[in-house]
Amino acid sequence: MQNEDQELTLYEDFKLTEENCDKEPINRPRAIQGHGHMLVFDEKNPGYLFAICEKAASILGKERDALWGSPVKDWMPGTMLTLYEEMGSPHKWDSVDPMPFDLGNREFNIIRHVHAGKRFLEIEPRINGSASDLSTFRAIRMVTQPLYRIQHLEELYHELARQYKKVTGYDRVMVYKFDTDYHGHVVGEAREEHLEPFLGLHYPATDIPKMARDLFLLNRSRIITDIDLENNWLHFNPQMDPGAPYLDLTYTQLRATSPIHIEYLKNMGVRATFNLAIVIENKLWGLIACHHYSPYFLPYEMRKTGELIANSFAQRIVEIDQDNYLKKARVYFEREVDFLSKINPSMDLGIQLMDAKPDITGLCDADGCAVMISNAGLYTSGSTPGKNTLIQLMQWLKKEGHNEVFHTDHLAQAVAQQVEIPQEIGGMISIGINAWEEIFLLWFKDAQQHIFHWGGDPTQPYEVDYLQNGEIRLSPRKSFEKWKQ
Ligand code: BLA
Repeated sequence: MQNEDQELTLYEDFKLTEENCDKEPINRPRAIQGHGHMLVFDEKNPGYLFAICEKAASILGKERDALWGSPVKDWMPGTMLTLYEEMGSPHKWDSVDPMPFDLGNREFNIIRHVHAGKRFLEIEPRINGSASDLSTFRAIRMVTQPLYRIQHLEELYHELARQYKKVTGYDRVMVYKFDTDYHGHVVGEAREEHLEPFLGLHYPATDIPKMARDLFLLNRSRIITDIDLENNWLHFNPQMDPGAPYLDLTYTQLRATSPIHIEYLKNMGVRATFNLAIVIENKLWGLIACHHYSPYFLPYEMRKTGELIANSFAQRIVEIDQDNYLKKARVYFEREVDFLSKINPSMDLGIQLMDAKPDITGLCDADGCAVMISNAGLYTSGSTPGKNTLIQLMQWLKKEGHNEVFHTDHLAQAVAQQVEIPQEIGGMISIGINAWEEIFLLWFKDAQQHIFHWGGDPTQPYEVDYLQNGEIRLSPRKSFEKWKQ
């Protein structure tokens, strides 16, 4: 639908270029998704409308332009007005929404929040589908109960996906885990049988820009009900100073979706999504990502229930991780005790280490080990770099200030060409000991090959089209064909 007083653009002050695609201000588009409505009030002038979406006036049976100058008490339906007025007394208002609201024979839910000096009223359809019939208690129990029996992470991811798919009815439910560089991969999946599996596939970090990831920490769930539905554009009261030509929609349910992400989903053949944040230690660990191949709406109660489920899931991940860690730590601790019991404190430490009695390579499951003692020489066992490289490595450690403990899973990358590391060497742990003499203990792990299967070519995560008018257009990759690295 044409929006008379604004160009159909989500951001008045932002144009996508090749450099700024991670800066798109996706928290403040000037539109919401087409399945809902929104009314916004400024706390400083709460008696009059501040902004309203294109189609809301007509469901209220009003002309939009007549609402701007008219006190809210004169035109807002009774139930809605009561709900709105509660927002004016925050200490009385518990804000546990949704609140039912009927207009004629249409049933809606109202969801309210206050943010950045604005009062938001969001209106969503109230649908009594199978998902909302399931009580939130039953949904939580169905998904989380089986998780407590599971001791292995892979099984946990799979079971969560399986149970959550059952509860929500999405065509595909995935557990998507971020790596340290924020590329991610699908670690658990449940899908309709006819769909191709995404399990194990990796996706580049650019697919989910930082801004989108950051938003998931603030607002832990996000539904996109139908990417083909037209946006419901926001209009601002021309009689009020807008301050800025947008609203911060961070905490809303209905925020419109970035066009580039819409295109991404189109290219994947997906029509509707629901994403839940998995947060561990205040960081976005991953997402529970749901896809549907036709329009799909999950009621607000079930979305919020999903957030609780995601928290239980995150907690179970931590428990299993901790358990694995403790089991490992116990093994290493026993080895350490055994090792120390064989060291004779009245004898020279260096000589004992060089005699390799006890075995220090096995101490931490290394493939090779070197003991370097400043005034006694060098001892190696298993797979290590040659003598000259070891000496250079020790000098590098000292120069970089790694005099005590240092570790890396990619030694060649860590030394950044300052020392030539043989290809066979992967990671290293080093410990510096300053006793009578200077001692460095170095453990090495052989290099391992990782085969990554990507969802599309990760070296070309998007395409750039140069338009005739000199502008550029960025689009996500068209092909998600598997790509092996
Ligand atoms: C958002 N991209 C996202 C989101 C996901 C993905 C999960 C969050 C969606 C949401 O907020 O609801 C990516 N989805 C995936 C991946 C899988 C999946 C990897 O199901 C794997 C199975 N996207 C691009 C490029 C850009 C881009 C090149 O591919 C930018 C140049 C942008 N992605 C982009 C933006 C958003 C996004 C802007 C936020 C959308 C929004 O909240 O409006």
